[in-house]
Amino acid sequence: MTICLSIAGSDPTSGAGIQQDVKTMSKLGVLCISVVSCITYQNEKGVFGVYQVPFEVISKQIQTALENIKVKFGKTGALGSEDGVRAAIKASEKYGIKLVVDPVLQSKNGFPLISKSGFELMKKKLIPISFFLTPNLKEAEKISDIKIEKKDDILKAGEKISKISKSFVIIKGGHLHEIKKIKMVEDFLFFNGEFVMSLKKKKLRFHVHGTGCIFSAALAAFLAKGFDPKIAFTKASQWTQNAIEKSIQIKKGGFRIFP
Ligand code: PXL
Repeated sequence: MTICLSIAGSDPTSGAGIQQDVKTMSKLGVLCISVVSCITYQNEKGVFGVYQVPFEVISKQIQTALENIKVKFGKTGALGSEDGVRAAIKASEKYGIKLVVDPVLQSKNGFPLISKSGFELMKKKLIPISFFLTPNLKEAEKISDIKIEKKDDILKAGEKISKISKSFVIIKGGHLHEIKKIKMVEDFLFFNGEFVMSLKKKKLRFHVHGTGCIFSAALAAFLAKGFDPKIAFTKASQWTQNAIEKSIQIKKGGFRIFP
């Protein structure tokens, strides 16, 4: 069986976080080794607190779970602080795991899911060793220091970030435009400082909690299954679109998750 690692935060709603990583990978026939980096408490109104799992405890989870098995690919989600970032760097270096880094910064209600120093360390040490980086527009702005207002800014930001990471960068959900009155969004792929391709998708009306986690988990799973980066990008993008279409509202007020 194909095995993939996830180092991510716990989201008890199971819409995002490590619970969603396990579900997504499992649906794709991949076993997810799930290492918890931080624990959140949250509901449909947002995240209200984060408990950081200490570096030693994250590292021990990884070390113990990876004894006697070979894992080639993994992903990171909400890392919480420097402790989570350091543990992810160690996992990648010690075991040669290629990481899809989802640079989760904050929840939808603005609660930080990584500390300032954690974010600085991520930029300095984790992004340069990542295999894929999957920022949304806000995260791409923060990482690149480029204000994103139009398509050209996305291209500049993607080129700049992928030059630093010397690897693949996907900027998700960028460049809103209309084709025959249908609202479209575009996901952009870059490699080594250059734009590679983009995928246009219909913008669906509702917001679904955890789509970033679904995307990065699916991408890591497709890579682990042996698809090359461009195909894995296309499949993960389609998978996420399908997940949004199949999402359900679990509470009043429009809180939707992919179950
Ligand atoms: O969707 C980003 C995200 C990732 N991980 C955890 C989260 C969230 C958003 O709330 O709670 C644990």
